[in-house]
Amino acid sequence: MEGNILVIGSSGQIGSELVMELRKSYGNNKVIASDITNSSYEIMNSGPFVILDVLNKKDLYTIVKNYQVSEIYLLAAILSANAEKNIKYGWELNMNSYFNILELAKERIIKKVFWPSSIAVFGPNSPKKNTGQYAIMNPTTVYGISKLAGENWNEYYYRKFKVDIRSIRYPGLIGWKSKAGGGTTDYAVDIFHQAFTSEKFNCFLSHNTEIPMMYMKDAIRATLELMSANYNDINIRSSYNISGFSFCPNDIYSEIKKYFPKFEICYAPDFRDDIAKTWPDTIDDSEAKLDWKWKTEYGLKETVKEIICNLKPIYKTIDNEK
Ligand code: NAD
Ligand code: AKB
Repeated sequence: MEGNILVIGSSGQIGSELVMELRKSYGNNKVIASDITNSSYEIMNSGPFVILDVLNKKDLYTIVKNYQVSEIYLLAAILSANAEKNIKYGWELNMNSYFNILELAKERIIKKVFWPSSIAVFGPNSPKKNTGQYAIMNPTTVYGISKLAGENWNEYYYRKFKVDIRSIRYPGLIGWKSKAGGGTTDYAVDIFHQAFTSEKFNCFLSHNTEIPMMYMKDAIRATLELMSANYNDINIRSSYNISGFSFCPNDIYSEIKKYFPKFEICYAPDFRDDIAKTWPDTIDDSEAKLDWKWKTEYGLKETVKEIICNLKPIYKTIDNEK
C-alpha cells in the first residue's frame, strides 16, 4: 500500500480490535490510531496514536497530510441509545464527521474509505425474518436515520465522484477487549462482565427480543476482507448486509449460565427494548456471500466460550490485585 491508514475512533469497541488487526496485516507504523480519548495501552504502544476530533476539519486535514494517509476507517459515532438522548449531537457527529471524510476522498487526498452502517437502518416496516439487502428501510431512531442517510451519501459519492467507499451493515457486535456503552445491543457485551463480577444481571431488553448479532472477530475479518476485495467485485456501495447469528437475552443468558451456574438474570425492559423491536430478527446476506465470499465462522456457543476464556485471566488478575 502506497500511503498510510488512519482509524478514527480507535478507543471504541471496534477500533480497539481493528487497529491491532490492521497493524498485523500492514505493519505497525502504517496504521495511525486516533480518537478524542486515549486508546488502549496495546494500541498506544504499538504504533502511532494521535488525539483527533473528527469534527475539526483543519486538524483532520493536517493529520492526513502529515501522516500521508491514503485510507480512512471512520468509526467515531454515537450509538443508537445515546443518540436518542441528544438527537442534535447524534446527527451532527454521525453526519458531519462523514462529510469531512467524503470531501477528502472527493478531492482525491485519500483513495479509499471504510464507513460502518448498521442493522439500525431497518425499521418497523422491514420484514422481520431474513431481512434482505433491499428491504424497506424506515428507521425510527436518529442513529438509524443517520446511518440510512450515510448509505445514500455512499452511493452518491461513488456514482458522482467515483470515490472508493466500502461499507457493512454490522449487526450488534460482541467483543471482550473493551466495554460497551450507548448501544441497544450492548447488553450482550455487558452481561459477560456482570457474570464475572456479580451474580445478577439486570437486562434492559425483554427476555424474548431477538436481534442479529456477531462476534467481533468475525466482524473485523469481514471488514478486512471487504476492504481488500477487488474494486470490480464490489457491486453494492451503500452498505452490505452481513449475518452472524441471532438470539434473544434468554438464549445468551442460558449459554453463559453453563459456565456460571449461580448467575441470575432479571428483566426491566426500557426504551431500548422498543428500539430493538423495530430491528430485524434475522438478516439475509446473500450479496456479501456472492460478491466477496463472506462467510461467518462463529455461532452463539463458540462466541460465549471464547469470550469467557479471554476474560477469565483478566478478572483473575483483578481479583488478585484486590
Ligand atoms: P464506540 O462508541 O465503542 O466507539 C466510538 C469511538 O468514537 C469512541 O472511542 C469515541 O471516543 C470516539 N469518538 C466520539 N466522538 C469523536 C470525535 N468527535 N472524534 C473522534 N472520535 C470520536 O462505537 P463502536 O461500537 O466501536 O462503533 C464504531 C462504528 O461502528 C460506529 O459508526 C457504529 O455506529 C458502528 N456500528 C457498531 C456496532 C456495534 O455493535 N458496536 C454495530 C453496528 C454499527
Ligand atoms: C447499537 O446498538 O446502537 C449498535 C448497532 C446495532 O448499531 N450496536
